[in-house]
Amino acid sequence: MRFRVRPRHDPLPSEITPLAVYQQRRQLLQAALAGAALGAAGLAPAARAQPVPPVGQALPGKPNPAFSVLDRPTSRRDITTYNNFYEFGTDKGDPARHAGRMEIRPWTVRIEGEVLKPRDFDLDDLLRLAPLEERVYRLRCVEAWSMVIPWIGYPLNHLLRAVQPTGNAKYVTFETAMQPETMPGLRSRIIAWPYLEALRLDEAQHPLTLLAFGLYGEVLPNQNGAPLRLVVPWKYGFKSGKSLVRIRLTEQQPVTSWMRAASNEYGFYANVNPDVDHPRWSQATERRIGEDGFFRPPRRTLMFNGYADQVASLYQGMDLRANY
Ligand SMILES: Nc1nc2c(c(=O)[nH]1)N[C@H]1C(S)=C(S)[C@@H](COP(=O)(O)O)O[C@H]1N2
Ligand SMILES: [Mo]
Repeated sequence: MRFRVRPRHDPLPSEITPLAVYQQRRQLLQAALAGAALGAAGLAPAARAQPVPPVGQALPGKPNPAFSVLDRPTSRRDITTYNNFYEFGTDKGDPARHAGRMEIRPWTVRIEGEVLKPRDFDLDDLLRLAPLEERVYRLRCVEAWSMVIPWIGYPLNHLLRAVQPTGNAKYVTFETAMQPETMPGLRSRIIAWPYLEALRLDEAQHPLTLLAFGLYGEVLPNQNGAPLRLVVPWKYGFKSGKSLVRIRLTEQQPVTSWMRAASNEYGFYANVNPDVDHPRWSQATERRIGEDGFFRPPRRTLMFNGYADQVASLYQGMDLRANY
């Protein structure tokens, strides 16, 4: 498959293994060796207690063609160097430059609110919940550019089912990490921290809504939202929170960070819609990262980012201009 072929390029600063990750790798290796020794002696292999591989290691998922698009995937280099992750700065290159410092082990995600079984999950718990799939999804930014990304993850609904939403649950809020020591962007006031995003419960349960742990067959790079992030492919990218630490189910619709910052520009729904413009620019077309050329016209944006067949029924009877 073409997209498995990695583009050849010099390692970026962000790809040079940070010391902590290197040490973790060594520990893993030692654990694996110890495990092999124990295994030979007939004891439980210790390595099995640590199934979460470090950043940059292989994290294969079974390709799922039913939920993948046929667009040619964006290069791994573009996906990992042209990012929005305001905790590390607002320049597209800031996340690749600075996110390597984010501390991603150990990591816990708390699920709380309107659920019968609230609890904390560590990464190992989460990776054991469901088999990993590879799904090639478009990511369309509200800024009118897009990419095509081979994500590795599983439907968020596996996690929701594990905690059992109560009958009162109507919304799901995603809270992302705040690490003042490693995130210089937290000092700026562009939006309210922590970065909060939310979905209606039925959107969160939709099989396209993915909890992603990797991309291009590898553990998620920090700048793309390690160790786990949301991917909601029919909505503008800002709905897909990175580096999740808390998921809260509520009866009331929450106010998200971007609504608080500018509710006339960033609505709760944020469904990709070529007919509803952002107040400051058109959403009718988009630029696919990596394929700009002088003679190439911009692409026409597709309703629900091309996922209308799967998701349009969620919004039946709703005025999508009022609910932007
Ligand atoms: N925590 C957090 N999550 C975030 C953002 C952010 O600034 N902080 N930016 C969002 C926006 S605007 C987009 S377009 C996507 C970009 O994801 P990518 O950099 O992996 O392509 O992440 C989203 N998730
Ligand atoms: Mo975005």
